Amino acid sequence: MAAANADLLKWLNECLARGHSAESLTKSALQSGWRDEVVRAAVAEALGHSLIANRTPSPSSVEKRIPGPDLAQSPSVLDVGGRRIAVVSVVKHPRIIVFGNVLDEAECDELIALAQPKLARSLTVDNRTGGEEVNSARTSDGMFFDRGEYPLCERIERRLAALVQWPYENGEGLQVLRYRHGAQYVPHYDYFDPAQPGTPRILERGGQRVGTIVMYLRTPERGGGTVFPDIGLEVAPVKGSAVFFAYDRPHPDTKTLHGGTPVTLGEKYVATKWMREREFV
Ligand code: PD2
Ligand code: ZN
Repeated sequence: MAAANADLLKWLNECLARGHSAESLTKSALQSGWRDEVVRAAVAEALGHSLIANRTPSPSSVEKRIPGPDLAQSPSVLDVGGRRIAVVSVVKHPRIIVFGNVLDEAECDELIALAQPKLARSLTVDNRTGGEEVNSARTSDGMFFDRGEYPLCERIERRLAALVQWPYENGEGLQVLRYRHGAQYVPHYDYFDPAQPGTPRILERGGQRVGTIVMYLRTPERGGGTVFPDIGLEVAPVKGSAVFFAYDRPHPDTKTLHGGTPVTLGEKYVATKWMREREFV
């Protein structure tokens, strides 16, 4: 991809901070004669680093900003840094969007391979059989990358930041989960429960979580859908696709209760990206 031009980038950041949409700025830049690939690179970069979340809200600001793509024109495909990401399904409340073609096959496989050494440590041996099995009451095995730990992580993280128009710096590192036969993730909320004594400590690192992207890295043959019980939605865990949802406050009213149904055949891998209100440190 072409490098972002510094002047163009500066202008984009200023305009984004003043509240202009990425779409209108792209149009203006193209009309001013900037080359298509330079504009795309700069917009992707600006959205990744943008000052959007650091904008000082006006005293009368009514809605809290949350991550999310610009779907005002009902696009079926979003061009994110030259990648064509499909908008497969949209739910208005809760804000849930299913995307296709977020990752390609090689990226999914490479992420699993990079995660494997740390996941291996959490293998459990079944006392009765001596085999490696998952206790169905237990959740999946997981590991965290640091943000930008590998070039692949950074590339994906910048793509996601541009996709949902939320600063790269506000993202936690990617989490990879492996679900073997019988594994599941019981329904939960991803935000931190304000009633828990440990929550203030957690919030020091960037505030609340405000959005989640679950990317499917390996498709199980059966089971393993991501469910949203409040609205009766089940998202099929198809490799390369992702489900995004956002929540403007840590409250069940957001209807973002969600879980992973048991994998009944094959193995499921996901990578999860959580977005915070502010820079995650
Ligand atoms: O793997 C899933 O489907 C899933 C379901 C619920 C992942 C998460 N939550 C998560 O990573 O938070
Ligand atoms: Zn979750």
